[in-house]
Amino acid sequence: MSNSENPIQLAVKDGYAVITLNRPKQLNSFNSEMHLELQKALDEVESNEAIRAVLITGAGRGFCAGQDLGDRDPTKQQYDLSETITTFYNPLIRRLQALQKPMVAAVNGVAAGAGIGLALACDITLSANNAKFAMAFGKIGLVPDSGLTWRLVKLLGLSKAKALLLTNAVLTAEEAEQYGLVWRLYEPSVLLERAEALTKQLAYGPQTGTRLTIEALNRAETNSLDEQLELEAEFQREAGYSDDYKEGVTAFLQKRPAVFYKKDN
Ligand code: T3D
Repeated sequence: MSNSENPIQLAVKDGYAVITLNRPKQLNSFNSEMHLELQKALDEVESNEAIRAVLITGAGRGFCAGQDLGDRDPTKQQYDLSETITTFYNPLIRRLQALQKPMVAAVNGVAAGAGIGLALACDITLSANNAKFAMAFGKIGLVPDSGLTWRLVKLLGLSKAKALLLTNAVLTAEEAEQYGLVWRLYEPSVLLERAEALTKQLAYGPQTGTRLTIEALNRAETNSLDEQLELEAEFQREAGYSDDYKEGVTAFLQKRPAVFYKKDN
């Protein structure tokens, strides 16, 4: 997938992969081909053991402007939009939520509509300090999708989520950080470098513990405290049997940094 014309580029690096949404003229908005190519890239991410963490970003000045509106002409035909949602967007968000490898988003420029859903479906979201987050759906008469009605309520509370979505707010990167949608902001010139460094750090970390931590945190959204305590015990049992735990404790006792990943693994 190194062809520069491909709407998705996948680069496998030192323990991690970089997925680049590559339709810069359309601000990397999704058409069917880009969805299908992203599915293929995620197949590779899931099956390739050399990939232990993933970074997603966009080519050009945008991250992702949601659905490609050039693909639609509602003056000529009516669309059952639930079809693209159930065929593409819902499986994508479910797949990212279930991915067994940590995923970082580097929002390099404007994110709109489902593009925001994509950025927030990643485990850690970084952003350029000049990026914007345009809710967009209401402007074209649609409802928010890609899990945003759920995620924004969880992240911001009902009142703020309603205000943002009903007013089609365009958040600055600084506001997105203040609201907790984004973890850290960087100058555009260093965003990718910092995001790759973070992704590599995750790739070199303890895989079982990282995977179980992500899953435990995701399940905390719906679990009671009692259920979560049981889950923590179960996951700690699994983590305790891992080679990473053996290495972590041994390294601590030997007063050296733990090595969880060697390239020839
Ligand atoms: O339909 C279904 O299947 C249902 C699924 C829905 C999921 C969704 O995501 S719905 C929401 C769809 N997205 C939008 O409504 C966003 C539309 N875009 C914008 O509002 C603005 O472009 C932005 C706020 C993202 C950026 O504004 P700005 O001023 O920085 O850039 P621009 O000039 O508007 O756009 C630059 C180019 O990108 C322009 O092309 P041109 O004129 O240079 O040839 C523009 O047409 C193109 N572009 C931007 N967004 C899209 C797009 N082309 C196709 N689809 C887009 N979504």
